[in-house]
Amino acid sequence: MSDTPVVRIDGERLLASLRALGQVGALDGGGVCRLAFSDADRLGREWTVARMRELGLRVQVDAIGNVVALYEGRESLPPVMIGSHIDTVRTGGLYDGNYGVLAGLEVVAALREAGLRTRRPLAVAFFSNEEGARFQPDMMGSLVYVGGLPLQQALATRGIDGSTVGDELDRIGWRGDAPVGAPQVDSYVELHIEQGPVLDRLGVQIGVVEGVQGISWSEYTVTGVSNHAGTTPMAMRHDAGLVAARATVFARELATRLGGAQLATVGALALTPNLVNVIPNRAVFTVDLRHTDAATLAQAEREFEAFVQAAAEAEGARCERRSLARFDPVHFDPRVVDRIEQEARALALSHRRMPSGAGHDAQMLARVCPAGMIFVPSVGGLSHNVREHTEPADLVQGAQLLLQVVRRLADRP
Ligand code: HGY
Ligand code: MN
Ligand code: MN
Repeated sequence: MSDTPVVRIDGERLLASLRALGQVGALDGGGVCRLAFSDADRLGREWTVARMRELGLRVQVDAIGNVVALYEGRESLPPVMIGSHIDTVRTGGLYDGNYGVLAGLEVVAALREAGLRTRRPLAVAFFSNEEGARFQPDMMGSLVYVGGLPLQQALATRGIDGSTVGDELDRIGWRGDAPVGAPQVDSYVELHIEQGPVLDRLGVQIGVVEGVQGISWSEYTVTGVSNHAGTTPMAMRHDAGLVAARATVFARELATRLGGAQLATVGALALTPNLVNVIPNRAVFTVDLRHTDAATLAQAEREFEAFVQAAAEAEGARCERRSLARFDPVHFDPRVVDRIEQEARALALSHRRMPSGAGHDAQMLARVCPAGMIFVPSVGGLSHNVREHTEPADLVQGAQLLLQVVRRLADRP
């Protein structure tokens, strides 16, 4: 690519688009809430697709609402895809997912202004329900896209508020007619904030992501006996809340004991009847276990399950588990990882290879094409938090690196 003109992204335009999209579903006091298939998600989709159309891209929407916008290449070959997501958790920041999609649009805008078309077409995509906060599993749209989850099963999924994906998709009017999984993709690059503390602590500008750790989400329903908090002797209780509380403590102890990359989180907990003077007869809680090593993750799952079942039995309570998501660790294609490292070096950006703690659509696309990710630092390692922040300079140079990488991949012989 040395003989082709240098194309620079317009940093101010990128930052302005992030601020503008951040106004859609904005929370008082900062941050964004655009839960998958909610009205706010609909508005975010409309805003983003309008931006795609302004760029002259050919936009298609598939049967689960994944959106792919095409920038024709010089030859009609499978496109190089730049993707991520624009749905957020309830306490989302401006950058998780949105940054990768808008940087992809900025890459296209810059190439278009330079009058350049890459050999292969470029596709800029956002996938439905990456977060999985309202409807599990996470990365649902990209998992369907790559054939990892049957469309009908995804559409029938019931979320935390009792609605189904299919009903909500129809309610917001985003069930498209494009065949799921089209177009076939040459390669995939995702630019994303790290969401962890590594780059920020080390003062490194770019993360060259080698893969994504394994993810295991389960929902536990513990059934005990509700009773009067003032008259029931401690030895006669069947307290579902106690089992959930012990499970939460055990999660931390388990991760501490396994050490290394092991992570464990009890993130959601609901007690019934949830009243000050009633022993809870029902506790529904989730556990999120993650590890870069598949065997250790499986061990953590076994130990957590054994503990919860034993704690329920000791309390004379029943316990059922439902799997919400289960993905083995993923390793990205060295051809893409090496390319990202080379282009970071060419831009004289400090960089380091690292795994991803968070799940991403890239781990699904990796099932069907060479995929890779670029990270930029998250200040204080904060994410899934309204105070999520990345310095403008980091946002801009991450997008410039994305442009360099994508041009290399799209123009290679
Ligand atoms: O949970 C995750 O890792 C991602 O943010 N969905
Ligand atoms: Mn994300
Ligand atoms: Mn996220």
